[in-house]
Amino acid sequence: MTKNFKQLSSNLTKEEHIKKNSNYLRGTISDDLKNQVTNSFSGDNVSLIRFHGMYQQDDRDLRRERNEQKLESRYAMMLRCRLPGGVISSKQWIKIDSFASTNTLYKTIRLTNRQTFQLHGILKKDLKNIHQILHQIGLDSLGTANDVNRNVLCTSDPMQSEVHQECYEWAQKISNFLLPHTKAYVEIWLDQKKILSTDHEPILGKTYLPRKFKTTVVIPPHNDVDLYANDMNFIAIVENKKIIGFNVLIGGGLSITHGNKQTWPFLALELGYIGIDKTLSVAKSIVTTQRDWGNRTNRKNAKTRYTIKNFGLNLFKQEVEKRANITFEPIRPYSFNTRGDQIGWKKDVNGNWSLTVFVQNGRICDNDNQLLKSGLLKIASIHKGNFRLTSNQNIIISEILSENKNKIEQIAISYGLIKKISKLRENAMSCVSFPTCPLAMAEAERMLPNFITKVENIMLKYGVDNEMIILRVSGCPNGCGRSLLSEIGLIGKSIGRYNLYIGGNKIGNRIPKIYQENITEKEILVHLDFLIKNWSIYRQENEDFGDFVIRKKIVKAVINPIHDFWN
Ligand code: SRM
Ligand code: SF4
Repeated sequence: MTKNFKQLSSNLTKEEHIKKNSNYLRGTISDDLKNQVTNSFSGDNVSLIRFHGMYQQDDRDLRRERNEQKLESRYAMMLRCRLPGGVISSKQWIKIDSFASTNTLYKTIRLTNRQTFQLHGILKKDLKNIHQILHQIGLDSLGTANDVNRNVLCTSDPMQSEVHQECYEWAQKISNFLLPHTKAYVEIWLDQKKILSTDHEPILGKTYLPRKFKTTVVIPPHNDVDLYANDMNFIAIVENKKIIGFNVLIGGGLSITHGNKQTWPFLALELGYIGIDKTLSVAKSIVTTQRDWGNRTNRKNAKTRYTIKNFGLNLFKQEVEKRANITFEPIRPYSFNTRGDQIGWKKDVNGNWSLTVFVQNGRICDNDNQLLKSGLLKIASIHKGNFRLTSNQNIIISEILSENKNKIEQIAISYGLIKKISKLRENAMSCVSFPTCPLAMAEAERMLPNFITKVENIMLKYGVDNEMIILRVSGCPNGCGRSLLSEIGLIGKSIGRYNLYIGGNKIGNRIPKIYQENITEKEILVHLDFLIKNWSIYRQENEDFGDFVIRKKIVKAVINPIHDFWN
């Protein structure tokens, strides 16, 4: 049933007013920057700085103590860089590493599962500095947060074939094409003078999008980007080693709110096939349809999947066709058979080498087991090629010339970057959660490494330690760790307690189902012991854990929660 479009324009959310009154995202950010009495931003600026790629956070480990001492919370910003397709040069890496080491509270770099990096703990006084450094090295953080098109993902390993290179270039083109046009970013952070009456947002509009919007460009059969979780996806159709067009899928998203049945995870749906020359106009038409039709009265129902539910897929498709002046062709055949990253060495089409380094939860730091940050810095100092950040929080050292392979391998070994780890650990992922995430309900990044060790022990006990299970943890139901596309997914409920989901699949097109609610880590391990034991005994040949629990009806598969709506 189609809802009246006009109804959605009434009772706008607070965020809509903030955007409207922001003077194209300027707010009073510049004034706040001058006030060095506090480390925080004030009022609407807390939301507006997100459009510039920063989040105001405070260290939650210190919150209570500082409150008791009547001190201001330990405010600092997290900055998320824009890096479509995840490519960063050695030169850029060295600068970022240097800033992280000298100007952040945590001295780490955090790779995200959207092929970019975050710097946590930047004090307000250092913000202009990092933006200017980014600018000097050809990077920015524009549009990496809030209601815009976010960092565009593309299948990693672009040097593996010519098609990967093309795919990467499309990720860049789409990212640039959909960027905010406001000059607020360069005025505030790069001190460029305000040019009067040049502000205009031809695609995003004055109030930008109703909600965040996520895009991928992907080459089957590898679904390393987890495309089904994204709002807009371009699946490459290749002929004679060239991309000739894309299958377009829309409406994916994973976040839910505990106890709110009006929120649900959803897998992206097929719209149709387009020739390659139509890519940007179709991207624009999808984004502007979501801009105009998306719900601006309730942020929990504002993403594309809810717009599709409100209007129906057919009407959405017709509108996109009208705006782009095209007719979608039937979807061309495609399939996926893998996810994740292949850790280790690989040769590319040009005869060069790449080394994919496993990074636990994307955290680049030095510790007792591994000098990951120092090792990567050392490699960057001699490596002439690029680094590529993956959608699974790992890093690829790419385009290594044959004559440099040994040298880089020696560094990687001596700094502990090459290690033998289980497939379970290699494919596990968690979101950031405590101490920086303000929305965290339970630990994720800090609990995962030891938790994996315990699950490894269970798998060893039942003789399935060489098998791979995709296990992911998110500290709250926003689901940043993409737990709702895993075979075993934990979603934080409160400190030390999680909902346990099981039944996703390897290629990432099945949403797992809740198995146990609000249980402790100890209880989770008891359940996993039981389930893994049964899987090890009763599985069919090569049957994956997720497929087993569905076949045995331990949980019922969820295809798409609103599937019945249309059928
Ligand atoms: Fe996320 C909010 C971290 C990928 C769904 N996410 C946040 C914030 C910014 C918390 C906040 O709003 O204050 C987290 C910052 C924590 C910190 O201290 O760094 C945060 N999200 C992350 C990252 C770093 C997780 C990671 O460990 O890699 C990922 C950054 C990606 C990037 O580079 O842009 C990240 N977030 C995701 C994903 C997965 C994905 O995109 O593939 C999702 C689920 C997919 C989806 O969008 O449905 C996701 N994050 C959310 C949501 C729920 C959005 C919604 O639709 O309701 C929020 C909360 C919000 O936006 O209100 C959120
Ligand atoms: Fe924070 Fe929740 Fe996202 Fe984890 S899932 S990073 S706890 S918002």
